[in-house]
Amino acid sequence: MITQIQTYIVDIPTIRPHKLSMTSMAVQSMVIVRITDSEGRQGIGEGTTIGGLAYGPESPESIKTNIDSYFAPYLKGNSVDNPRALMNQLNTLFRGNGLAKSAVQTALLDLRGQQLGVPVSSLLGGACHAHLPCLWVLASGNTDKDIYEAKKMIAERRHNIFKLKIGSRSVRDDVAHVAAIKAALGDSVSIRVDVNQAWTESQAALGMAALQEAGIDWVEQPTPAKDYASLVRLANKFNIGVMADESVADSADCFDLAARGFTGSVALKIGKAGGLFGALDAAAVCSAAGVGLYGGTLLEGTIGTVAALHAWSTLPAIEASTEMFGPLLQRDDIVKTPLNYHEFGVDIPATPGLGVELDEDKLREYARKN
Ligand code: MUC
Ligand code: MG
Repeated sequence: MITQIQTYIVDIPTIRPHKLSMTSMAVQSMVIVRITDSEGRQGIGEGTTIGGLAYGPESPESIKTNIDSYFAPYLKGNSVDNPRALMNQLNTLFRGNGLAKSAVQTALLDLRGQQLGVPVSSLLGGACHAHLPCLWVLASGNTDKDIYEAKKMIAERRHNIFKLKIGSRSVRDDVAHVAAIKAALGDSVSIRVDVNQAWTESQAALGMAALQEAGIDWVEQPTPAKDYASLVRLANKFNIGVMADESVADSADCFDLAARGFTGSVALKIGKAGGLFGALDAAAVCSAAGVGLYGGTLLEGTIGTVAALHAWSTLPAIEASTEMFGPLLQRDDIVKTPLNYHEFGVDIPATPGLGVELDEDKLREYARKN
């Protein structure tokens, strides 16, 4: 039975500024949830967004407040035997708040996995992969620094696929930046870009023609989230792949976009979908419609990242790779043993629950005090 639910906002500086079209991050703020049962076992979860309210409608503060004020009083006293049923009840009682729900769902699954002695992936049907590929995002904003960073990652065999965050400069300047990086890294390295909704359709047509010419593989969310029609037209017009991110949160969005004739791929995120169950439901709709899958992140720390990895590990194919590198962007970690990134990917823990343990000293050090 659930006896206690605690939440913390944890602020950890990034290793360098991370520039997106809508904000530049110097610190990542994660909401950590800890659920305790009557035997004293604890499950942990994470709800994380980017740049306060710059990226989406939930902020770290709203995630914490809504868990404390609405979800926790409801969850206390319930059994953890059926996390999916508990989440269905939360979804009926409380609208939206996908990031807050994802944090709670992760903690419930971690706790249930520990109770049963199985990894979270087993609760989801079982892992098809023990190791998944993982790209790195180049977002220093400086072409030479990005090339240096990428070459170092390749030499260390840490990453060989790179995503570039663009959209804050003119299309011409952005394309020159991307093309210079592609030319420096060569044909064996896959490059894609994320525009984070910054282009109009005509800017996207201009940019994508030049990016296709430069040998870029994917363009993520070139146009505004609600403009499904432009995503469909752009995907049909160019050979370069179109990836939908902010446009699609859950299975209903994926169904809608696919039904309009979208032929690209979709960035799955547990936060967008309200948790692991929702993200896997979205994946099933995409796969049935012939839309490719990508394991996406909201730059979560280790707890949110490993939760998503458990979900992605159960998918037979993730055609467009994953970007579960969030912990590597942070200067420090609040878990005792970090994830193992090697051979251009990351290992998925196979121990009970999420397979990571909170470092209480680090939690105390980085948890917001007011
Ligand atoms: C996004 O829009 O994809 C994922 C990687 C990154 O650098 O930013 C995020 C959000
Ligand atoms: Mg994106």
